Amino acid sequence: MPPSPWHILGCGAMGRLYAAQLSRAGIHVVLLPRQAPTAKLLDIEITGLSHSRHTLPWEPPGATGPIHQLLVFTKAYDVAPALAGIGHRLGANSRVILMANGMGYAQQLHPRLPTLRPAFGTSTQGAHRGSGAQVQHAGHGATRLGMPGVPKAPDWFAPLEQALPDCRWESDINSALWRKLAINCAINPLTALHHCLNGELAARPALAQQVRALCAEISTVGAAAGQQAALAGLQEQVFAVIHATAGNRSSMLQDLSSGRRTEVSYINGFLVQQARQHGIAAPLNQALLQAITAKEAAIT
Ligand code: KPL
Repeated sequence: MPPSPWHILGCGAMGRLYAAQLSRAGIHVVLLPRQAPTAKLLDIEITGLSHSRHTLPWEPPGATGPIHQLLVFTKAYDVAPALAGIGHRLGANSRVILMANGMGYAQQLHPRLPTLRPAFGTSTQGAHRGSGAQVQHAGHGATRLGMPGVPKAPDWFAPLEQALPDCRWESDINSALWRKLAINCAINPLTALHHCLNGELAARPALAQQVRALCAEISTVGAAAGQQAALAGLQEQVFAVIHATAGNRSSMLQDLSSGRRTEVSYINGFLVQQARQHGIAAPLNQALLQAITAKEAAIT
């Protein structure tokens, strides 16, 4: 029997970039766009740091066949509603990998899909939509996948590891999610407020200073939440991501620029919640959360 396709839910820039990378490696991919396209197949053209063209099959929101393997690239706030919308297609053995930024969305899944045991993924690749079929591959980065309580990579991971650049199984995915959360807390709101590319956070001294101060605050909150080891060397990691994705517009900047809701409540909002839970202050993250929320309210 041929291997089951990987369905991709969330067909924004990142969903399309991963669909293209999997398809390029010969993996059967089926897209699940929110709105049915007019054409029978969906075109994707990757430009920028890598170049490829793909014509991929898609299924409409009302489709009914079983989904055996699913990668979810929706925004954090859409994970629960989008999965509930295809819940009837998921079985007890369906493999589901959640790739959203931020933390806190998985808890929202439980009431609607109580038996689902998802894997989680983080990505520091950067991409944004260009015109038409184009997706600008704007940042090299790593993909880390893992499942709580599953230290060794399962068999199904091997094809993904081969297809995706710098892709590894994380024995401790919770730590990886915290590290990615911390990186997003430090990069995304600053780029969105200053309307700048990721690289400017290192190039402009005043912004670089803010990044350093944020890293210190995030590390303090992380340590209180038991994540000291996960966040060791955070500042170096954040600047490494800033350099690797220098030409990228962060997802939060893209969201605000397109008049969309951002994921700030799952990023800085989650961190502020953790700080509160552990009785410590997080004034820098709190201020960024408020500033982005105010911008959102003004445009959405
Ligand atoms: O994850 C990202 C995002 O924009 O959400 C980074 C890694 C910061 C790349 O832009």
